Amino acid sequence: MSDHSDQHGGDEGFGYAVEEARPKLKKPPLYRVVLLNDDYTPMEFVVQVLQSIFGMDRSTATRIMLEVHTKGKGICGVYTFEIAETKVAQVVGLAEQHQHPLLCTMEET
Ligand code: TYC
Repeated sequence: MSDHSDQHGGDEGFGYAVEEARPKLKKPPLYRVVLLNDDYTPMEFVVQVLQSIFGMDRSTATRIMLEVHTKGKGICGVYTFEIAETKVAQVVGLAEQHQHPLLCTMEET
């Protein structure tokens, strides 16, 4: 009873776990921003959206637009939650302003 380490087994004699603080480096979840096809939104408008909101050059934007047009949907980019949410809101907002039914969603990767 005179030695605390007998009772508690720890190095310090009182059994407290002393763990090195590790930096938290957990990777955030990522989200695909997905553009959906419809029959009414003009192709040129979609190309402009992809250039202005997703920073694509004109040929990439045209390729993605045609992929959406032929396959039904296409990926505009992969982002963290808040960035993806903002991009979706920007696309839908711009489409609404111009009265186009263009839809955009996000899905976890
Ligand atoms: N399908 C549209 C048209 O024929 C073009 C279009 C492409 C619409 C991509 C939406 O996400 C879209 N005018």
